[in-house]
Amino acid sequence: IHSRENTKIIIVGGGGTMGSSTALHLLRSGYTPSNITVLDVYPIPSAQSAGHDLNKIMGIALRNAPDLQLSLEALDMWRNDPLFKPFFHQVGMIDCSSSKEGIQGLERKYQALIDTGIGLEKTNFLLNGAEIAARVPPFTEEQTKEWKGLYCGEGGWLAAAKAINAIGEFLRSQGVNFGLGRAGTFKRPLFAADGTTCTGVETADGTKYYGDKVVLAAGAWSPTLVDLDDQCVSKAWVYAHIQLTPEEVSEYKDIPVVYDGEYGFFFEPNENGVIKVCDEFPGFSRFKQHQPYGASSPKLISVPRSHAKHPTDTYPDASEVTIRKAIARFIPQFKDKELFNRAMCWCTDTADANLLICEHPQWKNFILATGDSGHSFKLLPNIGNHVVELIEGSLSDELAYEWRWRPGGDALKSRRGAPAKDLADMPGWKHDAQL
Ligand code: FSA
Repeated sequence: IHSRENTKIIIVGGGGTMGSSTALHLLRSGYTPSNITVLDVYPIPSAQSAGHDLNKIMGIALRNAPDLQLSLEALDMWRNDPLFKPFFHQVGMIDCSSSKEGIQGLERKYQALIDTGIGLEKTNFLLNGAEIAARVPPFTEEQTKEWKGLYCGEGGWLAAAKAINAIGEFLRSQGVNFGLGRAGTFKRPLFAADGTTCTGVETADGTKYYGDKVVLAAGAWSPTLVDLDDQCVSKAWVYAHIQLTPEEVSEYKDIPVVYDGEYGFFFEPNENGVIKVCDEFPGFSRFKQHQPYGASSPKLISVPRSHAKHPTDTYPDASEVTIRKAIARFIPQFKDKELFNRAMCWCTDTADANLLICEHPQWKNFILATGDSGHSFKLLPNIGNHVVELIEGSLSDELAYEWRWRPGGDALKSRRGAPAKDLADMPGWKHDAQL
């Protein structure tokens, strides 16, 4: 008989967002620490996880049916859970636009927020240009006169890598097992004599880990490890940083996160005066012939190239142009500053941008927790609770349906403006270290 105390769980990619959250919720649900094994190439917070980042946006998502519930659960934990609270900077978030379609989108989103019927009109407002400038003091009214905004008072930013690190420290303090490096690098699932019941994982160094359930939470690496039938296409997004002087920092401190779907977004400076800037675009794929476990022959898969493993890589020349364009729009006084720590981070899109959190249809006890679609870091506090529900058979029908195994559709485009361009066609990013 399996009880929580004696069920053994292996989490592949346990150093990232979904995996660390799953390990945390297993502990909080009464699983025995020594029965939980976290595998990752890098120690938690895994340096190749998209969550290994200075900051990520917090906001109320309404893109898909379960988004409201999941965002509100997460909001409550970012605000109140002692483990997560220190990492939430609730400075507000302004979705901005100056284009006709963009402004219509903001108005629709505002209406959808109101229509939730939970009183969001108290903290979410449509803003005109002058009102945007009033909430972001360094903006001038001249700069924002053509803009409209949607202010989200629940929003702000999350100190992403620090939050995963806090989970990691808790896991270590409780005595969870870790397999790292080659001993944490997934090679293949192990099966019982029936050939379909998963009993564990073999890693690159040949170690065999046995357990009752295996959770594959390897983010953008998931579709390279096991055949997901083209349900996930991994893509890179880019970011760069600028350094402010102490005087500049004081001007920008505590400003809301500013986002524009046609330009990008930026955050207030961190404790070292560093601002992260991103452009907004449909992502970059990196297709090559590759054979994930379970595929009968090599096929075209978009394979991430880890910045952790290739620290001298930057991003395409084209991204330098679009990042500069975002800087010119948001913070023109910094347009001549040097850009540093320019890098790509990898997410994996599904066709409908819903997560893929389900048992593998052929492999019993092999559970997928992936398909972040670029919008899931905010769910770090609560997503693992739903993975535990799936493990225990108590996941709600609604979530189980949205997150089901569902081949078909176009994950290369997903719900974005255009399909991803391939990095093979984008010069400038690849820089192997000169030895
Ligand atoms: O609150 C959010 O969902 C922020 S999405 C941030 C972002 O960088 C996107 O802008 C990008 O298009 C991709 O989805 C990765 O995440």
